[in-house]
Amino acid sequence: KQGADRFFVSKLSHFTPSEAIRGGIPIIFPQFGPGPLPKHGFARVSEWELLQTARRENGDVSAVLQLQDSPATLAVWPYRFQLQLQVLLQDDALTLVLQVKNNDTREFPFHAVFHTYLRVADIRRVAVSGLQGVTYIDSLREDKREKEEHAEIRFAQEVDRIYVQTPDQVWLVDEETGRSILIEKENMPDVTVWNPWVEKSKRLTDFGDEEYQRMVCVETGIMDTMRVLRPGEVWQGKTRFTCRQS
Ligand code: TA6
Repeated sequence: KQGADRFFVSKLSHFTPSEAIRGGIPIIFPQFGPGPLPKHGFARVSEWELLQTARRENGDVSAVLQLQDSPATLAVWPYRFQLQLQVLLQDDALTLVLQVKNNDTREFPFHAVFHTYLRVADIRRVAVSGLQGVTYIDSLREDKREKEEHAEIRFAQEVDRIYVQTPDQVWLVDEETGRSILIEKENMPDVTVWNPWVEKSKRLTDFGDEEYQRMVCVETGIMDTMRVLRPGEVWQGKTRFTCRQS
């Protein structure tokens, strides 16, 4: 919008098949964070199939992508599934809809997350709002649960928190540019806010030492309590990002 990138991609992202892209919106499924599977699951490092694309007269662009179980996924996660991602890009908004279908004969539990990297001009002049009063799990303090006291989350050190069962609207305000993004979600209960700050940036091999200043992850999805899907059942979650200029 107005010639400005709203999503962040690291200049050092590796773009190799076995690694997640450090930026954009990696799709996290079926596990968020560390666990029995590789960290953040396999969907973000899998090759998706492009099912359809369309362009409307008004310029809106849409696409549908799909990922299904394969010998590679069954080797690490023994369930048959189908993921579909609908993408709609409009003049001032991006809408993502993720569907998970259980094609197995047994139920399965899952996390599903849009791990969105948003671009900002200066992280020290950024506010994330809409989460006041919400309980969060602080990954930097042994997963201690705290209540968010502030109307605005601001950044002066590493932040890595899962806000649990949040309201469905969150705002990111970039005070340097006067730009903001409204993040609206449906059926995606939790929000993660992450900035690696100085030391963690140095440890990430696919991320520049200074790049933490120009990004923040505001992620939407199921990150805390796994959703259990019965055989044949479909779950759908949606997130819409709308650009605003103040
Ligand atoms: O969503 C936040 C987080 O889980 C952080 O803990 C973090 O380090 C990050 O995602 C990126 O993880 P990655 O595996 O892509 O390096």
